[in-house]
Amino acid sequence: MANPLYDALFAPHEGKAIPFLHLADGSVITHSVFLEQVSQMANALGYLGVTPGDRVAVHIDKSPEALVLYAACVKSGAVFLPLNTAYTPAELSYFVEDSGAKLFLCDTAEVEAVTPIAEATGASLHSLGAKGDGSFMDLVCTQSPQSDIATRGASDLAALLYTSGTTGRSKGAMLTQANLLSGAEALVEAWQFTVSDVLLHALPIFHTHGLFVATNTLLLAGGSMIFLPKFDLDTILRLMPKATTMMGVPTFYTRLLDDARFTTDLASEMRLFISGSAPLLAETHVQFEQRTGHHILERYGMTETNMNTSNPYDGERRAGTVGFALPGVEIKICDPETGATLPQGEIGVLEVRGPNVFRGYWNMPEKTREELREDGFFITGDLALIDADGYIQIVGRGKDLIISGGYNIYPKEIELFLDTLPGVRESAVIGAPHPDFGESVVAVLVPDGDASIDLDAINAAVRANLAGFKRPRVIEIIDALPRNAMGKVQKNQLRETFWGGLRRLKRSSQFGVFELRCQAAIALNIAASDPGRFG
Ligand code: MCA
Ligand code: AMP
Repeated sequence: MANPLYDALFAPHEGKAIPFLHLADGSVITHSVFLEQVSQMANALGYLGVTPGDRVAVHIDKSPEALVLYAACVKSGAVFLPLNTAYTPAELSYFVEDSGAKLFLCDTAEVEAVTPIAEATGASLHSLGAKGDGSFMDLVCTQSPQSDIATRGASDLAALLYTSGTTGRSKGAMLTQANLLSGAEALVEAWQFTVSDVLLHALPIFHTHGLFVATNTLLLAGGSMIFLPKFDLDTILRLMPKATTMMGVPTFYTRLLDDARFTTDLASEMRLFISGSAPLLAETHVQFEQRTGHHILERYGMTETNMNTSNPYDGERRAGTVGFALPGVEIKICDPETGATLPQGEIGVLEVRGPNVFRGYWNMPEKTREELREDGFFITGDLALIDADGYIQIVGRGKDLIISGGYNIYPKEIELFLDTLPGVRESAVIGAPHPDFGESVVAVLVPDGDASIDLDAINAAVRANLAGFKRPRVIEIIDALPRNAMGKVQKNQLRETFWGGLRRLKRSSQFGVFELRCQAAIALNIAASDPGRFG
């Protein structure tokens, strides 16, 4: 009987009355209490008919119970399928249907809104609220605090994480027990996590970063986490003196730097700040070092691969680079056309192979073949080079992708939606630089004949159907999209036209609310699409 992931991450902590989660109100959940709840939840999953290999789709707020649920899925062999809490019901139905989820756990406040999804897909629906309430928790409370550990093999699925695609349809990345365990092992070693570490955890737990990179690593090391519902600057500043490490997206670090309360003293107990999910500007790295004496350690990964590279713990953490391949991981830079490995210093597509690389896309064998080579190398779509000292630099993306505050946004998905709206003939979505989120979404619309585009109606439709982070912050209207001879939309040209016109004037708050001055020709549309705010 074995379950490699449970055996490595959770079983060693059974019965230990030492802290695992420190909550914002000062209360503490010990490993032993956490694991008793895991058993109760695993029994509740069994009661609901969930068996090993069944998908459990989860759309709930971050809470200790949400983390217990992840562990309970590992223990009972279910496949954990976390979904961004910002998704609207219109977005959720695809994931529940595509995955064939047996159980769909939603927030208590959205039961009514998502009931039609459960009815249409045949998933059993239960609720779990951020306060530990809901129909699922009522059931959990009746269960025994002891449960069996389901037998799983290293190549069995532990999680299914959807990542959007350039064609608009999200792809479920199948992550095995071995993928997740090898990732945690590499990071404990690379970043020297120990039982004494206290991680300041303010990331969401529906993505690889907050769930696997942060949580699995701490579990394997046996450390504890200050487990916060979200990134709230005041809370972070209050609790940082109790932490030894933090993991965040670049926005976390620019927000800290924007606050004068963030000082060397405040960070004096910290041994390591780690950044990833989006490029950390070299200027942020330098400013952070000047303010605190700490060199942020930047690493690089993907949903499909967990972590691929990291700057060194000991040795130079080079700004603007993502360091070297992690232990056990192979990286090569390839010609995008031929796949041939390029000489050092040349820019090409980064390919990666190792125990971290996923098993393929759920029910998408063709997509899997397109991106995962037979020899095991995964084609990331990121453009990179290896410098003379072996440091890897991500220099761009071969894929049409916007990363806003660490969330990936695929323009195609938004374009497909905008194209369905009244008055819109076609659309193009591009990313624009943003001081808080790194990049943000700009939509360019072409009216249908003489029809006028009602921007209020567009905004309302977007809000009702798409997660807030995907909402275009600026909408432009133009007569026709620039195309090349093949008819392909020239997004570079759009970027030049509109980025050139968007000039930052002033940052007026920690949240990056700032004013924009734009070319006279487009000012009207910006004002109409997002009155008074671009942020
Ligand atoms: C929130 N909003 C955003 C974003 N987040 N808009 C654009 N981009 C965002 N990232 C919008 C909301 O829709 C809302 O809009 C308004 O901002 C306020 O929402 P709130 O939740 O209060 O925002 P926040 O607290 O300021 O959140 C910003 C954040 C958060 C802290 C940067 O987005 C965050 O925690 N990001 C981390 C994402 C992450 O974990 N990524 C890892 C992916 P409105 O006012 O219009 O309603 S894993 C990955 O990428 C790979 C594997 C890797 O390498 O790690
Ligand atoms: P996701 O699909 O959410 O897993 O996002 C993965 C993508 O985030 C990668 O393919 C990169 O484009 C980007 N990414 C992650 N970490 C970094 C980093 N440190 N620097 C630049 N891009 C990054």
